[in-house]
Amino acid sequence: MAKPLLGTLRDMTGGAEAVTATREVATHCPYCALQCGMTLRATPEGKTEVLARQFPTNRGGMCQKGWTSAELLDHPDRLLTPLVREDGALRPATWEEALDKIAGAIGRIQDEHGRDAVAVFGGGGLTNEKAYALGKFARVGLRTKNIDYNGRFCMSSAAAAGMKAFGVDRGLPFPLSDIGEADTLLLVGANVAETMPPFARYLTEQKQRGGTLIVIDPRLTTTARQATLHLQPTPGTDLALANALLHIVLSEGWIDKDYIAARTTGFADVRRTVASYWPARVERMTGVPVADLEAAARALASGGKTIILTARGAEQHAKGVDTVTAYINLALALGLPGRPGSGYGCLTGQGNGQGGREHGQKADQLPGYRKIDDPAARAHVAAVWGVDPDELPGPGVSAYELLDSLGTPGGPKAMLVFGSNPVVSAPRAAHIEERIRSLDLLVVSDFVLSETAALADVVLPTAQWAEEDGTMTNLEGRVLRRHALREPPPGVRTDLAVIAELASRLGTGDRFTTEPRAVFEELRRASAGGTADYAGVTWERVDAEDGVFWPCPSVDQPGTPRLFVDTFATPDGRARFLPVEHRPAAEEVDAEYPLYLTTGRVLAQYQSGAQTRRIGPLRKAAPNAFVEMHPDLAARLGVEHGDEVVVTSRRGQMRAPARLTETIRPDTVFAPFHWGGAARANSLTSDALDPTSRMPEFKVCAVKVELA
Ligand SMILES: Nc1nc2c(c(=O)[nH]1)N[C@H]1C(S)=C(S)[C@@H](COP(=O)(O)OP(=O)(O)OC[C@H]3O[C@@H](n4cnc5c(=O)[nH]c(N)nc54)[C@H](O)[C@@H]3O)O[C@H]1N2
Ligand SMILES: Nc1nc2c(c(=O)[nH]1)N[C@H]1C(S)=C(S)[C@@H](COP(=O)(O)OP(=O)(O)OC[C@H]3O[C@@H](n4cnc5c(=O)[nH]c(N)nc54)[C@H](O)[C@@H]3O)O[C@H]1N2
Ligand code: SF4
Ligand SMILES: [Mo]
Repeated sequence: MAKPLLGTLRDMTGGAEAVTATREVATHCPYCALQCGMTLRATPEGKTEVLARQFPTNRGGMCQKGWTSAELLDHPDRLLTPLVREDGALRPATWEEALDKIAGAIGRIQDEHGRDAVAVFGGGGLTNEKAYALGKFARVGLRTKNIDYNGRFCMSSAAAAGMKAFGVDRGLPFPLSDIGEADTLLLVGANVAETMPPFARYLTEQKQRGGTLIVIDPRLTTTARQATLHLQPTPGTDLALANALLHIVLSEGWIDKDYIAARTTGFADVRRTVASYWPARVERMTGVPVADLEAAARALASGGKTIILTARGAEQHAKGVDTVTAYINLALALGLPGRPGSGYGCLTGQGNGQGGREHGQKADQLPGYRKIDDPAARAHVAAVWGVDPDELPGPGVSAYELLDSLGTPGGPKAMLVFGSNPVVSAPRAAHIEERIRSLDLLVVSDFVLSETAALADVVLPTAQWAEEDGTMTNLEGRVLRRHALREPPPGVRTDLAVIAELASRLGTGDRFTTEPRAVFEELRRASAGGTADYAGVTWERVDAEDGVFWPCPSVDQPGTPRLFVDTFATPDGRARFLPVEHRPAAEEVDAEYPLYLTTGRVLAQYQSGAQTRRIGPLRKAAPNAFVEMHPDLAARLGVEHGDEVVVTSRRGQMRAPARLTETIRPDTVFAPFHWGGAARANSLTSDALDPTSRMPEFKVCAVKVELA
């Protein structure tokens, strides 16, 4: 369906008085992976207004973060000039000075310590064009293997599990609209009512059609309140729970034998493994009553359209990949993936969390979701980049391992950060902050002085979403267009311009462009033939067709809203069952640290809070961190609602007011991770990593709580 407004900078008064005219563009929210459609309008008074827009995903809805997003554009905290550190303090500098300083330091550090001594840390909020350019810059401009990004902290466990089972990782292998039509919907560790509010429309629709909603969460969240059935396990026990559900499905004879025979391999091993997860045993492991396990299994096996979705609650564990695999096993045994209206999916989180993991800012990856250690992939991408495949570095290490190695003997001495605030968001953050402080050179590109930027040697002020063109790929794998409403303020440059300027100082300027469309055209070629194939996606098509789903190998191909209908992306076309065993969390509670801590989000703040903590209405809605606990626990601790408490783990402390609520398990406390300083939840969290995805265990560690 063509949209006349899309893609045009519309002058509503006819062009003559362009300065005083109202202009608007159709674009998408800068924050989460739902990428709600919004109209941005510049008024003659110089204000920027946000209007919700009808788009197939948000259907005219938006959340408070989206509504207020434009407040950061002309915010007093906005960085409008580069900053360089002198005598310990940051001072304004010209672009020439800042870029020369960076290039000079990179040259010296690489001469002395080798190419890998410079690291790059990217983000899942960057457009496809920027993520692609950043990965290329690391491999071609810096020739370092050390690049990774915050997506490791996000959906990497589901991505790895999806790759193993289906041969491809696309968060949702079907459009969002399927969710509203599901007869049974299972949400595992997903609080969509707060993390993707317009998503609630699909839950309402599903309910109105008489569907069953099952939510698995240690807290009775706003989402769980809407559920037909809420299972409230101890954090970190989802794997056992999934195996129990499959155990019941098997013993009741509810499996889809024809599907298993025709479309999968490996079922026998899984059948053997789940045999020992009988419900009474799993009730003891998880705290979920047998009757609830049975009711959930029955609903899932009811034979209608059934969808299983996981998010960070199930995934951010040192066994996140195996946990997701357990839910995929359940989905396969029920014959869901590829069946119309049914399936398994992961709810990707960041604005471009999906695209951000496809174009090469991940340590082991090249564009098109190619593997960097695959000779054919290297040859293809090297040809697009005009370099010798042997010149491309090999795989680097994952985000946490990279941060943990900064400044250590043999580790990177410099790091360039684009689109992340790890001082607040990385696990075991006090330690990571210390590693970051030990660098010889820290460069941060941001539009505000985030906690990480505040430690930098050079800060580069970058353009915001309303000031740049490009594409984002939402949680459905739908490529969307970001449209610029206005120019960046004077003194501010785009990330693409920074990358190109640095490359030119390092001698490879001819390989980089500041033009997002040109970058996208190159990305199309680099991704062609890869798993995430964008060859047939053009900016024009994206506008005209309400986005294009990858893979889309050619311009005359419609894109692929639904995957797995006939085949899986594995070599034999079959999905793989993989047996997985439950194991305890990396850190279990004991006499000294008797409580589980789990962490997550609140509606009005986004991620490390660098953006949303600066926006008045959001600050009002969610002014500070808190420690959520059950009144019974609070009584034992002598804590009352609003009292300051100190939470201590083996790694550090956090201080915030207690929030008493009966909606959480009495053995568990919850803290949001959106704040830094004394209220930083990540001072507590564990750096235990999943062996495959290298995802940190953000969702469970052992703590004690005391009155401050
Ligand atoms: N308001 C807001 N929205 C956001 C974001 C934001 O920062 N703020 N960030 C975006 C991003 S990047 C992401 S990744 C998504 C994340 O979206 P979600 O995954 O929905 O968010 P979380 O709050 O991290 O975790 C979801 C739930 O997991 C539960 N949980 C904790 N431990 C466990 C466990 O062991 N098992 C189970 N089953 N559940 C557990 C928590 O109680 C929490 O309610 O949100 C996106 N949207
Ligand atoms: N305890 C705990 N910790 C967690 C989680 C959890 O559930 N619990 N969740 C994890 C997850 S899922 C995620 S995704 C991470 C996210 O955590 P971070 O990676 O810290 O994410 P943001 O806060 O979005 O940081 C983005 C930064 O980049 C800036 N920025 C935004 N867009 C751009 C851009 O286009 N260019 C540039 N140069 N800068 C930009 C913003 O102003 C901000 O300072 O946190 C992880 N940390
Ligand atoms: S749900 Fe996500 S994309 Fe939509 S307005 Fe809120 S933050 Fe933006
Ligand atoms: Mo995320």
